[in-house]
Amino acid sequence: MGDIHGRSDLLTELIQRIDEDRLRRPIAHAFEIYLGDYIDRGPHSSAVVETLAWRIVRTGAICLRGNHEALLEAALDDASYLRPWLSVGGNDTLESYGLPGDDDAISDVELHLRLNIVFPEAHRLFLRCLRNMFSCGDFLFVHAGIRPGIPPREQSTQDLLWIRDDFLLSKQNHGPIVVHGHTPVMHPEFLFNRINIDTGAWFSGVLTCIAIEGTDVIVL
Ligand SMILES: [Mn+2]
Repeated sequence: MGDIHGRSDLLTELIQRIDEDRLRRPIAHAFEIYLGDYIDRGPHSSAVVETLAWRIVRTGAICLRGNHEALLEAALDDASYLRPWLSVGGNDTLESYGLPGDDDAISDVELHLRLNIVFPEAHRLFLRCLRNMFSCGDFLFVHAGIRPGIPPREQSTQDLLWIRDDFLLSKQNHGPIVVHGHTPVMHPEFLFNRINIDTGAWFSGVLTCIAIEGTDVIVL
């Protein structure tokens, strides 16, 4: 599944479609993989984290880390990382946890303290479950992409979570087909070396999920 960005409404609908698809086409084991950027920008980040945390428990879902989760982790850890996060949609996430998203009267230190007080333990556990990549068969799943020419194991976290043009414009065969999000496109992109399923849910209202079985790829 592509970037959710606080759209709990779309996530709930799509999870229902996943469950229906798994009933319709039963197989012994399916990996359910989320590509990161669960929070920020959209209105219901807290609810999205809650839903995905339960999904890990119930279906063994694999949740990758997006750059927005990395920013939140840094902000939870250190007050000086609060502002960079708030400026890219973190304010919407704060509001979803019941904190003021844009109140200049509150100092960063105070806001950091209050965030750490309201942020649920189960959501901290969720953040600790995130991985930077997941590899399965002929496919490699990451949030943003990979640095071309470097083996998956040697990729930097910075590239996996943030890379754009150096990856997106690459005509190289990466070995595995890289399934990613991070850079919104109007329609899912199916290229020979990568698949982009970030359809900008938070502003387009379209959240994309694909099902891969053998060499078949379908949009759910
Ligand atoms: Mn991203």
